Amino acid sequence: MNRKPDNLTLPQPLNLIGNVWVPAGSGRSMPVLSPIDGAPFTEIADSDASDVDAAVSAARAAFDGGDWSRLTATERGRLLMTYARLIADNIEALAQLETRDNGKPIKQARADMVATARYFEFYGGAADKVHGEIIPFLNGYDVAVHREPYGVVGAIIPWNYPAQIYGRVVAAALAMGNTMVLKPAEDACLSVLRLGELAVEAGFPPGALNIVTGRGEVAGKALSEHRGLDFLTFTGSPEVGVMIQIAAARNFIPCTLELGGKSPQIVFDDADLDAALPYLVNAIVQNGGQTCSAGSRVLVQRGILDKLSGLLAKRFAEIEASASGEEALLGPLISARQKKRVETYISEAGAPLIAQGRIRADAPPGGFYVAPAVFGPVDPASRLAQEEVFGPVLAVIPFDDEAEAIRIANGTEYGLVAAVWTRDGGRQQRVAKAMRCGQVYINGFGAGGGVELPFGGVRKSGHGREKGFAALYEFSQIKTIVNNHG
Ligand code: TXE
Repeated sequence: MNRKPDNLTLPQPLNLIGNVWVPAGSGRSMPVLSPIDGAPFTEIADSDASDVDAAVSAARAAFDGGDWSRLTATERGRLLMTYARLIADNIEALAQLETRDNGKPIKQARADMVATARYFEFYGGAADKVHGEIIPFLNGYDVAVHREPYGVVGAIIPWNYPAQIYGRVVAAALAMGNTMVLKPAEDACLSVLRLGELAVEAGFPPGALNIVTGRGEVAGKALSEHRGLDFLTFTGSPEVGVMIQIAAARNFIPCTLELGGKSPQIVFDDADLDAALPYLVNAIVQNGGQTCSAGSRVLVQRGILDKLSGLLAKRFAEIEASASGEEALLGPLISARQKKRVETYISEAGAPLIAQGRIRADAPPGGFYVAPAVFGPVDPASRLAQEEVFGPVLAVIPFDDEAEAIRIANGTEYGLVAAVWTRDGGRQQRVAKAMRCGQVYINGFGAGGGVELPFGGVRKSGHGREKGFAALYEFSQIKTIVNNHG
């Protein structure tokens, strides 16, 4: 890996439209703050509906007869692979940029960039391996089911993993032959702009990928409501997810939503606690708890409640929030708004505090730091056990038996990820099958990004599946061609 120090050249406040970098039509730009010290350090384009319109036109032209539409699946795959290599060559520079913009610890940012490159590698290899099927039908007929791209995909993504979620969405949608207009989050999108520069360098034809930055309620809203889209994909809050789904319905187009969760890790009294502990802690401390699949609830069988609470207390008490250097485990949160929100959950937890870490004395005073906290026993009906905090705050909830564990685990409006920790093989399988969510881990959690593993939620966590081949199916539609040659 290239680790040479980077002088952090910053992307210009421009949009990528038809492979040309252009300012917002209005000429407006908006400031970008670093969560590390809360100070503005650069600007991005503050786009509006006219910029979105230009981007959708470019994507449409690329899809309807443009150079992109003429590429074979193999050629698309090769292009994605070339892009993957370019990203891999730029991991350090991208990671430094992500850390400054998002505040996440540099080690986390590097891991994100490895995953981002991996998305393009995986989908580059997969692009020409999506096959249709032949259906036996009447004599004299051949029936072929084809998988075709939708056309122009509108994508709105959040700030918690800007590069990774960009990779997750863009790699799969392009692999299937769609074109895209992507609106990253105004809170953190510099890595996405740099990735856009690398896409041009990789040789994507004009219009295949367009990036428009700006405010959610202006540029995001304009994109979600644009009549020129064929598909919408959104990762963000449930509140905006509802608006996205309504906009898609008004346009009669499908959408996928990934809206976060309240993911449980269920620890039975026969579990290997030494193996579980790092996962229980990391699942809520990683990325400051600002992870859709954060393990924000630990359900503990009552016989080991004191023991596990003690282990968690020891670990949490040691964790320091700090500026995002080499040794940092927990960086600042994304914004003053998120810091306030998380601090409110902590001050209004309504449950005993098991332990709380610290903010390191040398953390810059203007930064958005929060000391991590673990509470328990937490009432499963309380806000702390029901609502997504999106910060390093863990709720420990006791249970007596398997049935109660399943009831509590499934007892929120969300359903994204779950984990079960037990040595009992039958129980592993029963509990995994009983979870109402899209992904379940047995004696583990998270599995290193899992680019290959289908991922997505139910109910308030959203719908549709990303990652793995499932995403290729999501970004394609079926056409049945019935040939009467009899
Ligand atoms: O999300 P928003 P916010 C959850 C998490 C967090 C909360 C609020 O609980 O605390 O949401 O975060 C764009 N039309 N998640 O307010 O607003 C916006 O510009 C179209 C979970 O930052 O949903 C950004 O690009 N687009 C989540 C994106 O939506 C709009 C990750 C997400 O921002 C829009 C982030 C509008 N009217 C937050 N308003 C996850 N699933 O991982 C905003 N946007």
